[in-house]
Amino acid sequence: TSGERTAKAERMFELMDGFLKNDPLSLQKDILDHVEYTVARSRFSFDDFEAYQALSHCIRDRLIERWHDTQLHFKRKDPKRVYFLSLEYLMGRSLSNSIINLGIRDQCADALSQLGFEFEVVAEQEGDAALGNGGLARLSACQMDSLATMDFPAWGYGLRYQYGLFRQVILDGFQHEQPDYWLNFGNPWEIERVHVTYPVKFYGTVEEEILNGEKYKIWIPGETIEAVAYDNPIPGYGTRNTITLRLWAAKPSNQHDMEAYNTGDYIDAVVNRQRAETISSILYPDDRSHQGKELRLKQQYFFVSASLQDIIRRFKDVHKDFNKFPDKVALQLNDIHPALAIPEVMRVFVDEEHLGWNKAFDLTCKIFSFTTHTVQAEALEKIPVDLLESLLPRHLQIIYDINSYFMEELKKRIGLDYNRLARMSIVEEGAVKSIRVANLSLFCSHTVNGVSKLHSELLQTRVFKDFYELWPEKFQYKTNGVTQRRWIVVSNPNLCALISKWLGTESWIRDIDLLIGLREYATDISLHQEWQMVRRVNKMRLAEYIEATSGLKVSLDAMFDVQIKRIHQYKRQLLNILGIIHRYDCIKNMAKDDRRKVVPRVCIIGGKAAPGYEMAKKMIKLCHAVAEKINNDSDVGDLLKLVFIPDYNVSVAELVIPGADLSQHISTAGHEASGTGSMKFLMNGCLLLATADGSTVEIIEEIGEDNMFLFGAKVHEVPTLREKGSTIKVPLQFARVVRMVRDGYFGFQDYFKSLCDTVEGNSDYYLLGADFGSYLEAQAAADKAFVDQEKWTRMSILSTAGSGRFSSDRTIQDYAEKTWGIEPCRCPL
Ligand code: CBF
Repeated sequence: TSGERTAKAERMFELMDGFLKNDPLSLQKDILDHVEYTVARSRFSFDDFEAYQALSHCIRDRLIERWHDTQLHFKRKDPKRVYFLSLEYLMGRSLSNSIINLGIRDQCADALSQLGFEFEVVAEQEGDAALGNGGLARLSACQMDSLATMDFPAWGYGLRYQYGLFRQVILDGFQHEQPDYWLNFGNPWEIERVHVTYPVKFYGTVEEEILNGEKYKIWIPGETIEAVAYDNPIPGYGTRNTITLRLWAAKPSNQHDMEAYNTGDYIDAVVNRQRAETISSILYPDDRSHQGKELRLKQQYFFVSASLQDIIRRFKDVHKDFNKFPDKVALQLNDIHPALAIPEVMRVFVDEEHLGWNKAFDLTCKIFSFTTHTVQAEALEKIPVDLLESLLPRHLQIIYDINSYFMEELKKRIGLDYNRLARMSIVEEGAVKSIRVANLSLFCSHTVNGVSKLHSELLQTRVFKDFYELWPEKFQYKTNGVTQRRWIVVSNPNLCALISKWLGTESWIRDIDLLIGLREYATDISLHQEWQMVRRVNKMRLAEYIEATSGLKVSLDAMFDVQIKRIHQYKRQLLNILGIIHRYDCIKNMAKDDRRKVVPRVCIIGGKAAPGYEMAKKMIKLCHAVAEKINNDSDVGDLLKLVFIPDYNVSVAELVIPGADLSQHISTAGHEASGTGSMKFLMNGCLLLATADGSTVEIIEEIGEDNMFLFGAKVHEVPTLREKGSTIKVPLQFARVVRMVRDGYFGFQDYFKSLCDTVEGNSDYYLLGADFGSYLEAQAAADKAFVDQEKWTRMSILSTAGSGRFSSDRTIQDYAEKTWGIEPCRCPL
């Protein structure tokens, strides 16, 4: 793209050069130095992977330079900072992204090519950092990119899991999980800070001490584990600002070892060392429910405690007066997973800083904001009181204190409405007495955010209705967004160059609103030709990948119809598969001549099922069983193919999304909080086939209903349909395709029985039957539009043009202004 880069942009990146230079020759020298001294291979003989390692270290050096400058600048200016607490980050690969953000893609490619390497091949060597499950985790990664690019003084905090999200291996069509020991080949993107460590306490007892005549609580821990910081510099695009994602790893505390050594128990000391490390060893692979697991709770507290010690230490380095804390610190809870930060802050303020309960609580309520990412009740974690009492005894006391205060406040507002008091209480009575983490977060945060307009409405009218009625002013929403740097510039370089060419500027990479300028050319025939060419090349890339992973050859003339996301009943991959069976059935029953009218399709499905989620695993198997039948049927040929892409992750998404013609976002209305996959497809000019759920509602507002294929029950219709249950008239085609599965047409009759049961009669909770008719209509509309390539291309251009509102830059700007109260703090060039 540099050929088309404007002189202004070129100058901006030049100015950003630091001590290390970024011309190809300097880069080449640095690469060779790293080959020799870091990778310890001969500079005369090294392979692609070693080239990747050396180049990564070369880029890391440049990141470190900027990162130091940024941190120094923040320190000097002492702005209010936002601290983003999240248990999950799905960073994917870092090399290309960093190089793009540093503005040195072409220089690196030149440097490598003169050494006999190809940039793309070298970049492919990198594995994914998969420290998260799905949407929430990738959102955190996109938001970090935007925070850095927009110069906000921000820190991300999380856990450095040794095992990321499991690798999905498919054997005979069944999902198997394999551990993802992602650190096996080293991780050049992190810097271990052996001196940044904090003790994190667990278990033990709470005692009282008297200090200057005042009584204080003191927590005597039963176990102490050390948190060690690993810093991951996150570079912004077109700025020198490089912020920190600090991930904590658990290490045994020395003190513990010493005691064991003193008693001569060397073996136990070593075993304890390993036990301590388990806290940060594994990411929970379920993106919904984690109720009552001790290790999960330990992870939550571990990262929260270490982060808060770090944050308070940074504050105290400069300030003495805690009244200033809310002016300098915004704490963002990414979902309720980090909610133990609330009692932890209270504990530090009351027990350690001796601020007094009222002052402490007042400050606490001023610093926390919380975003919920779900509408599913099962994802609202509850902590059994017994568990909390044993693991964090002081925190339980604090939560009880907060709840008493809360109940008193409530009574002033609603009187003695005991049902409502019980519903809203932070403590849930019952067979298993538990702490409702969401209620704690709601009460103690100044702002509660939803992740789309519809989600926010559902929070207000259903999930958190009681709270909304009393504190409507707390409720906001910030529709999710994704970063165009990763999802266009890195993953679709040809489209990126094309957009810049037609807009006459690269500025849209930082200022996404400019994308709207493409609307002007939506009917321009030369743009159409170039647009189609770019899309075809991307399809070619995807077709090669499909052939390499599944051995299946697919036609580039077919419509590439994609559904990639976690496998869930509410996301309705089953609806998609049943639709594919219907398509297959139609082709089979058609006269040969009529088959010529069929629009060829390559249906692509990918996603992981949580290891214990039986129905999701059955859907994966069904997809394979149906694929086996269709792909080997000579009556069908290229008219229909079905592919399951294994081990879906961020880098696979980067390849699949640019090559998709159509993408499906077909959750039952009211179940997807936002959805961010749709935004990535939209940016890449892919057309959407979707229900009016989550952020799709806003996508419709932006690009218009005519520019996509909409179907299905609306959110307000869902409850009535559910009530109707088995009396709903489902189309005959639906009954037929379900019967085909039931009758063993695709084999595994017994195995699929329970899956079929979930979509029949009163059991069809996700309304597949009710939506099937309109789903088929939307599919037919997509076929019709695809035949008219001019129309399709126009719709595709308009999709990209209308995607600006769904950039994470917009989301972050909203958070900064309306929730965190922070301002940019740009490091001088
Ligand atoms: O807000 C980001 C995403 O989070 C989820 O993935 C989640 O894990 N709770 C939701 O399911 C998505 O709707 C949402 O876009």
